[in-house]
Amino acid sequence: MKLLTRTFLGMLLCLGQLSGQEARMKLILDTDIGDDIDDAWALAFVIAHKNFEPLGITVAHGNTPARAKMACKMLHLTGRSDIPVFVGRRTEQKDYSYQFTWAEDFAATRPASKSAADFIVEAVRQNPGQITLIAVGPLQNVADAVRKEPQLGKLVKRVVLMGGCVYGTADQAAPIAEYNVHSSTTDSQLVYGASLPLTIVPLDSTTHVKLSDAEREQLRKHSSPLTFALEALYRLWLEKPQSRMTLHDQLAVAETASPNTFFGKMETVPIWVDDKGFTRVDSQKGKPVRVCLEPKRNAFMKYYISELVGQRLGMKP
Ligand SMILES: [Ca+2]
Repeated sequence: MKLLTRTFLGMLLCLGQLSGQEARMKLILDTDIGDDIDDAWALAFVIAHKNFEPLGITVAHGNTPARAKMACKMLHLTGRSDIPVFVGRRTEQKDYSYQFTWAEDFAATRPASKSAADFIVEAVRQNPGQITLIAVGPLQNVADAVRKEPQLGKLVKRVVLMGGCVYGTADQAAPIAEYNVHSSTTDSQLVYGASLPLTIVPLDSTTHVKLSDAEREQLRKHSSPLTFALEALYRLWLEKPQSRMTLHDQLAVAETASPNTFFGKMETVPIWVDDKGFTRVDSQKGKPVRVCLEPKRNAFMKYYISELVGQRLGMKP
């Protein structure tokens, strides 16, 4: 009888939790914001998403201080300066990004003094099994975190990467060396070999998803501080009038928000990174990686845009 009562009470408690507000998902976004335009638009997705609890934004690759300024400015404009920004190790990069000019004189807030890798390690130790790490740039910070904490794979809930190319892209039927993996191949080899609970959104998927002019216009007309920022950065990014954004990084954020929802096919395959920066399938050398294939373009875009416009972030009522 006592056992039955306890079971009944347990069920009631469980139902109460289900009907109450769902716990928000703790996450860290690791980004190389400032080069391709999708990073800024992915950061906006993370900021705007009502079910996310971003613990911090970490910045990777090249001129990391300039990238961190962009992240700080976007958080400031949207009233989310409570989310700290952490700078990763600076690496050599020849090209200057026009998007950096958007935040060059921004001084209202600054990044935290702790390094990106130190922050990742401390956050997952303090919240074991709870944090999803989304990495949408080259993998220096994730690799440095593994170097500092070899048990990272046991401490993190999930690692979702935009990266790799397993079978081919929208334009060709053979794999290519994908930028994030290839840019820092040694770091990528470490990350793919570290037994992390890894999901990747590769070029196989992302190259099929581009922003239409109508979708861009819909966001521009929304006229929130967030969408103003996205349109301004988009114009700085446009190399040619006919350029259109490929939504690589946003698909990784969508997979994090709602696993198995925006892809028609999910495979778990053994993957390793070769010295040329290719993600190769090999049952001997590879570690299991969940691969997101066949994106549901229209369902994803609808979801993405609705999150970006769902909250008029930074708007005064
Ligand atoms: Ca990126």
